Amino acid sequence: MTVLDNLQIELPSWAFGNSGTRFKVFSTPGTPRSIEEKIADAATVHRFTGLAPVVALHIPWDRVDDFAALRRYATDLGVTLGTINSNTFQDDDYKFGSLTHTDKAVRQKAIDHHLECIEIMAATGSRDLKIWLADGTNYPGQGDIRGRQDRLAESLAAIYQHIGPDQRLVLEYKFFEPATYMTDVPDWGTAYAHVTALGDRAKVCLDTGHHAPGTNIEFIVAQLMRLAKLGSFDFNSRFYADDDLIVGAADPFQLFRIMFEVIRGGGLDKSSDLALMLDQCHNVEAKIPGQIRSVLNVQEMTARALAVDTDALTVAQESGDVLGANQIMMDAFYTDIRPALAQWRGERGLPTDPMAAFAESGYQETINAERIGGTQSSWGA
Ligand code: PSV
Ligand code: MN
Repeated sequence: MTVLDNLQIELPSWAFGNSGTRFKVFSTPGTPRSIEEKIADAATVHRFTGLAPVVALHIPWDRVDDFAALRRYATDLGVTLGTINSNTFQDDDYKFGSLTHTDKAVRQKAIDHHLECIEIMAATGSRDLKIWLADGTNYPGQGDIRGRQDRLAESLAAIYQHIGPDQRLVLEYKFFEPATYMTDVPDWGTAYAHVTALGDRAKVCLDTGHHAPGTNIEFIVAQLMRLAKLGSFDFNSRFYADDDLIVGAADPFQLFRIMFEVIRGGGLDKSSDLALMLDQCHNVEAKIPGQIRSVLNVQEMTARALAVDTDALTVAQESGDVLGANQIMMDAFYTDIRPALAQWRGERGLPTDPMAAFAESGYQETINAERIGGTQSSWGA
């Protein structure tokens, strides 16, 4: 299981805060009041699974005065700080766009926000700046589609100039929301066009929740990896829209197919620079076990994908054995790999059943008792 040892999953700091829908954000006991407490929870997920040594931050949600100190704090807890996510979707100035806005001053403000994120990356030791834009329009005629693309390209180029030699810019696409008629970076093709124009250190981020129903996501994975332009994943699950559910919850078979293409494309090789991040919100379920479940799901589907007999698959494919080839995939998918994974954990000094071990650890009860007062972190706080 050596390839499996290379699997590392980056946790989103915001998964540990409260979240909800536009109808209601529920609060829960023990919710972090600070980024330090979010990192402590993320480090707990890593301690129980051995799979999640990196924490992604969202700015300004996780802004602190001293990021170098935050980096040391994380290191002391056994994790590092990862992707810096910019946020140009919660400021009144961005009502009609950020990097695409017609007003140069607003575009500059959005560019400056990204330059601040790049400064933060230097202090945190982060490699990736991830950009997702809420930019778009709701009505035909509301904006000049072409002009918005031109301004976007210009703004991204201004940001990319500041990306260091060991850093990367990853551009995330989403086919709708909050805009409903036209989104400025709606699909992988648009993201690919922009990052290709920028240069080698610009890549695409694929959020599994950001596609129309029925989209063949593993095809996009294969294509972007073939083009050396898949920078990172935002893993989650969706039933209807961008539901941000536990990855693998809605469709484990899809996660298996995605991980098969990740492996096929070298994404789990030691030399790979592909970042596997979660982008989830736990609205009604407990947050820390929610994250534990997610990373275990990714590991489980990765192990099943690794169980595909690729030599036999190639023979079946090349001899036109349609049903035989499909059976090879399905045999691996249906293989119950859980006992082998329990053994994998045991051999590494990890709890064989991380969900049960966390429940028995008393960690949740301790933070419920300790985290009294203050303001609970919240998506959008
Ligand atoms: C947008 O829906 C998104 O997927 C982006 O990655 C944001 O940064 C994130 O959600 C916030 O949860
Ligand atoms: Mn995302």
